[in-house]
Amino acid sequence: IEKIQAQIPMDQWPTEWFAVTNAIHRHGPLLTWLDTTPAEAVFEHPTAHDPDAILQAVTDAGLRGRGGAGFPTATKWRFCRENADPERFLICNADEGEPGTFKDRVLLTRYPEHLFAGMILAARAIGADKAILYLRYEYQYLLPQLEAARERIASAQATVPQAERVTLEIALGAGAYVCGEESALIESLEGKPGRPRVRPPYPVTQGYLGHPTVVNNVETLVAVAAIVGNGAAWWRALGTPDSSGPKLFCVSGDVAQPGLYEFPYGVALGDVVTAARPLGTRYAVQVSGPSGTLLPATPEQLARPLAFEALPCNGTVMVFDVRRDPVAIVHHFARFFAHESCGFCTPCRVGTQLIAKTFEKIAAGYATRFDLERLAPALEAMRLASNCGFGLSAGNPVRDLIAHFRQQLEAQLQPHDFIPAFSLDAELA
Ligand code: L3W
Repeated sequence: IEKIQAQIPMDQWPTEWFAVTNAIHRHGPLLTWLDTTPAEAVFEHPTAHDPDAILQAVTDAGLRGRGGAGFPTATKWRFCRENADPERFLICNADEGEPGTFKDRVLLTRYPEHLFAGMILAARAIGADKAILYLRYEYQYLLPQLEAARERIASAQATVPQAERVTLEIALGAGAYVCGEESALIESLEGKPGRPRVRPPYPVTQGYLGHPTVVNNVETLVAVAAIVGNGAAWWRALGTPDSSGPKLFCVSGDVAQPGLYEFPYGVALGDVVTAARPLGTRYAVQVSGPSGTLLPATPEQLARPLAFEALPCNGTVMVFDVRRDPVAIVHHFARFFAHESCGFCTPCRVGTQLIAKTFEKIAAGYATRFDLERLAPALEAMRLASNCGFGLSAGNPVRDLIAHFRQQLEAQLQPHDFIPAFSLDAELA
């Protein structure tokens, strides 16, 4: 793909191509450590052989989950290992499906051994004998190299006592975005349709095959290896008090340098965008992908720090320039959510369809304010009553469009006097 891209000037690339790159444009302490330290070196560290010490290091580092929600990793681990059931599992969520998100793909491609080392450390910390990498179906082309890395790291364990060994497995998803939700992932791993479970119980209590299970994102587990390798203080010194450590950002869209960037948490959104050299006049920025926040690229918004306590970001930053119509962008996201909803709960099943149909109507030039007003209760029902994060966040792009790009949206609606022709009152009269 990169060979084809090299033959075509970047300003002629279709937007989808921008995310198709594994280029790393900004190294920081994490990527530098990954580049310079063999994964096996982590096992030479005394911490790596003491579950309590691994847990303590991750606690002291203040590591928070890198998949988006930012739950404290050590707290999740503690819940799991305190469970009386001795059969526990560690799952690495490599079902990276959020549009515009490719940081885990870069890690899986370039640093798979560090990931497997992190999985072993996490499994040891929670007292699990088995760690499973759940790989996004579309990443199956990575399987041969992942398999080779898995074997190399598995053999590095040959010297440790049997009790410390962790069996590593790789499982392949089947192409559903919702399987990135941890309980749907577990269902899928059990061979069932990928439908999110009702939580609680959380997987740490009742997860894979009914046993306590920790599900962590790829970047989180790579971070675990780095923390054990470098010490908690090294991690803590970076980022903000509530969002410690370095963070990987994948920047795509209308930028001259799409790819991966490492910054400490707390970096201003504008600094991440500028680093990727925006093309044309930047206009809107999608933070955390479609489930996140669509923001206008104003100085106030660009000054906001990316951190869990400020503007939360799972690492995805999509930049749009003035040629992009924000209504068309949200229409595109609406189609995506309507297609990917698992259909289990009504607010999400109905809400995502209603949003997609409304945007079809807007695109066809038949929509009025009434159509938008009709969406309001559906958006509210989705936000309040959906079963999982998918439905809870699928209405975000519409909310943000109305909040920040109202003028562009209203310009595409029919005027008010278009309504009476279709209203019930007019029909009865
Ligand atoms: C035990 C409790 N565990 C929470 C655990 C829970 C899970 C983690 C986060 O993801 C994010 C959203 C989007 N006892 C617990 C507990 N946990 N309370 O903490 O849980 P939660 O419910 O806060 O979030 P979530 O539903 O797991 C929502 C993001 O996911 N998203 C898409 C992400 C896409 C990618 C990708 O493609 N790589 O990451 C869509 O919604 O940002 O923040 O482990 O068990 N009392």
